[in-house]
Amino acid sequence: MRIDVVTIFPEYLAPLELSLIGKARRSGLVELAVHDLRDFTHDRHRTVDDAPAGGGAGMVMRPEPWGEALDHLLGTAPSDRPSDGTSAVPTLLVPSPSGQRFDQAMAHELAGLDWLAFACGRYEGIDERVLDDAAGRMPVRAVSLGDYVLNGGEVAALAVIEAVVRLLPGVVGNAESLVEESHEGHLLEYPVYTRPASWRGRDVPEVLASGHHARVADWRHEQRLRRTARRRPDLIAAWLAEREPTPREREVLAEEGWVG
Ligand code: 6GU
Repeated sequence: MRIDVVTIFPEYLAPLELSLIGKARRSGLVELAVHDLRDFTHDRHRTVDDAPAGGGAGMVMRPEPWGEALDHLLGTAPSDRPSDGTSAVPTLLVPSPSGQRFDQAMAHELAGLDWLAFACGRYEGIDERVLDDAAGRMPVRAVSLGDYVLNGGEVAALAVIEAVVRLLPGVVGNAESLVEESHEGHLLEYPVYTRPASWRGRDVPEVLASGHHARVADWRHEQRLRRTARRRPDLIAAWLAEREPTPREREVLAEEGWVG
């Protein structure tokens, strides 16, 4: 997968050198480049923002540097890309609190693409004409991390990149660890424990030491269901939409006070 990030704070993306993502880059599974938007300005002050048309608070990012930055990215599409079945254009992701909510399903969807580009806005956002113009040349999606406001798109780009890259084959060493985690199959992850068996008067649940694989699996499933019903009752409806719960599952949901 190729990933390009355009930002006025390239240093914000430094953590992408670390851990699993850094390793995926060094091994060639991910080709990631960070571009400084100010490199696409032509004035002495490398200006990227201006007052909002129509008035109001804050500043808006001017369209010209963004237009040139995106032209540059499109110009770097290797000419042999289409013939090897890969995309000649990136999917442009625009982090914004007014975007579509990012979730694990979208992470899987994006993990199936071969070229992502992030346009990280600051201030009150990017002149809308940039996105309209880009949409004529490539798929464009505004994405939001959730219902709160950050100062810019960089943290969101980091989050989306981490969520997507770890789904690429070969990035997470043990692919099984991707299966039962939170937000796969609509349920949250079960609680986990390790040694010592007793700590500050708290014991690891007995069933986990039983060596009884089926009982462990049942217990973990029940814990996922209980935890989801308690912490994220909104997810239970999506889970129920895909299955007919067993009598035991119904009982557990009732115990947790879940009411559809
Ligand atoms: Cl993607 N960007 C900004 N600036 N704020 C956010 C967000 C994104 N998601 C939630 N809040």
